[in-house]
Amino acid sequence: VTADSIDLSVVVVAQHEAGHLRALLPRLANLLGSLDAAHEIIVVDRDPDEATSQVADDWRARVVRRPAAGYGKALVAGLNAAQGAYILTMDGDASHPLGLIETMWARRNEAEIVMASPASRGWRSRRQLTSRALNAIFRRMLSLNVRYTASGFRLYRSEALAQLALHNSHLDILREILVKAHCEGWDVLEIPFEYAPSQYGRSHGRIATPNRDYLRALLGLYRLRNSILCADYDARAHDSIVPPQRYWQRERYRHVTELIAGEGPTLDVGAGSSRIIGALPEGSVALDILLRKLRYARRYHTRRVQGSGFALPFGRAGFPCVLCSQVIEHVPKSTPILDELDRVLAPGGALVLGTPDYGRWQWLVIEAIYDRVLPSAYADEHISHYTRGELLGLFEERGYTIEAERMILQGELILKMRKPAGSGDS
Ligand SMILES: Nc1nc2c(ncn2[C@@H]2O[C@H](COP(=O)(O)OP(=O)(O)OP(=O)(O)O)[C@@H](O)[C@H]2O)c(=O)[nH]1
Ligand SMILES: [Mg+2]
Repeated sequence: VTADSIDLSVVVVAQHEAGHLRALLPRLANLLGSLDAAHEIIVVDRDPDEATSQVADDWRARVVRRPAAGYGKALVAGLNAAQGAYILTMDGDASHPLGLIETMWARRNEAEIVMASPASRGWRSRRQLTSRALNAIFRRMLSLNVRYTASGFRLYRSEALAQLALHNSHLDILREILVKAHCEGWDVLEIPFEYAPSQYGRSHGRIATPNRDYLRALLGLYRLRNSILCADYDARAHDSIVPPQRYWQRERYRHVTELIAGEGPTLDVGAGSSRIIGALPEGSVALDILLRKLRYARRYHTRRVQGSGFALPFGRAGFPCVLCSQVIEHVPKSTPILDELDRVLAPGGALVLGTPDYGRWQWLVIEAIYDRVLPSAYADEHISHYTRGELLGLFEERGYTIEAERMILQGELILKMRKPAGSGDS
């Protein structure tokens, strides 16, 4: 089996688990044999003893030695050694039911991360309670739509994993992977399984005690998850628990969809991951410069194109409608973005353009508040401050007529302008 023909690498993270490996590896080898996938097994051990090396040898598993302490470091060493197009990770302490591997493998095309999570972790011991409570906090805080955030029993698409820069040395790397995957626009599918601790191995009975580094790492993940750069930022704002953010996003959605209605195939320049993409008419195109936003936007089933607003990858006059909302304030006025919008718009077509109106004190107040309350969301500064009069002037110069003007909270302006029918070929 050569490297590029491996379909599935199985990474078993173990620390002095020879006893469990003796039971695990033969069953794993047998199961993988029935999957019809070229595979390899990798055991990552901190300090492999003779018994571990022996049992690995017996089942043709490769042992990767990772002396530094920590599950996260061991996991990364295993992921780096793995050569398969898919990587399955599991614990070496017999806590993961092997029977699920078939299901996970069968569903590998449904998401880039297919994770199997214990469905009930019990209520009895203090440890179980703590574990459940912490999990609930993490889910909420990191907006992870899974029941159990720290299951290490996962099937990854290697290509998706390769792009995540992972830093956590301990079990929290599992949450780090989920957060970073969400930010990159990859999908996560969770398959719950019944957890019977008596049946699967023993428990070490230790939970990470929240120290300073731990909290700092968690805060970092929180910031990342809620950053405007995160793939699903725009989509999530629609259902934000922060009422003004939700209101704003929904108002923008309402105005834009009303203004583009009936105008035909629309080019959405700087589409992000907004729900508006899903409301564009047949034949429309969502364009963005960030691949991860477009990746998230797969779910809207609209044609997506990666590209820059300064050099739109389309010919002259190709769209009867062009939409550009919340973009021009983020790029210098010296860039040719307005010329580009004009160029790709067909004569007689509609341009829907949205940006804050810096001519209004209302916007200046809103911006000051926003900057304080949601600084991480506001990572991109508004570098071009347009006023209504200025924008109208710029388009009246080109012969455009104003058809509609909408305002969100007296701060964000959304203009609908009509390109003159006779222009375009000059
Ligand atoms: N190579 C390596 N493996 C580790 C390290 N820490 C943990 N492991 C292995 O990683 C897997 C998960 O660790 P556990 O300590 O079982 O973590 P857990 O499943 O959350 O905790 P328990 O409920 O106590 O089992 C086990 O198979 C361990 O043997 C480490 O520093 N290096
Ligand atoms: Mg365990």
